Amino acid sequence: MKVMLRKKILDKNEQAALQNRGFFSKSGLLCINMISSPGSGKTTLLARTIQDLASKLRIGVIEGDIKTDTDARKIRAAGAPAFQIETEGACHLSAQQIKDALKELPCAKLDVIVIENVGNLVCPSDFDLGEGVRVVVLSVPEGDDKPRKYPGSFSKADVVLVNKIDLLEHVEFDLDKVKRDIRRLNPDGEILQVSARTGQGMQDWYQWLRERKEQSA
Ligand SMILES: Nc1nc2c(ncn2[C@@H]2O[C@H](COP(=O)(O)OP(=O)(O)O)[C@@H](O)[C@H]2O)c(=O)[nH]1
Ligand SMILES: [Mg+2]
Repeated sequence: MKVMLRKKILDKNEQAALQNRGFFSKSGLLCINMISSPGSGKTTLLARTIQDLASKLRIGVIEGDIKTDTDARKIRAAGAPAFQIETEGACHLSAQQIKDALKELPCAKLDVIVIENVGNLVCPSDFDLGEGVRVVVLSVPEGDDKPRKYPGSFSKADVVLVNKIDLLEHVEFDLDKVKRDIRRLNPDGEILQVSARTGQGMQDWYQWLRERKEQSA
């Protein structure tokens, strides 16, 4: 019974994801689904990206959190339109929620839509939102065992951003081991080292993003 219900939920999600994918393709929008643990730096990374690429890419954001519109406000302060979804307990966003949220953003004036998913490395990985690209953020203080513990998320990433590399000297974190573990799960995914605080490595991320945008146009 439980298995059937789960299949029904996933099937329904798949239908809405298909419609979202059709919409993104028709509008020439690159959609990014950003997944990570809480506190890895998704909102900080996004705010910096929006500011640094202001003259090059028009980015809109859909924020997913269990409660509060804190992150949507931070994104608006960085200069981009943002719509907040409060899931009231749900641990991931659904494709239908994204379909509804798209009506609240000025999509015709945007190049890229970023979905900041609810912070955790488990539930969001099973739910296709219709995105073109999946970004997983792993931050140094979380520990270097996370790719092995949460293979579902890391195996489906188009790019893994290892964030907070400014903290490498203060924390035990074996970067080579992390890269090896991600490679084993996901041989084709890109791995980039960044610091949303100091800006280190962010140019590589911007380059990757702009190339993906060009491919989706
Ligand atoms: N040292 C350091 N701190 C960062 C970096 N990126 C984000 N933070 C901090 O990490 C905390 C959580 O960041 P936030 O963007 O809210 O994470 P989110 O929950 O994934 O959206 C905040 O205190 C940020 O200032 C970074 O590259 N280096
Ligand atoms: Mg956030």
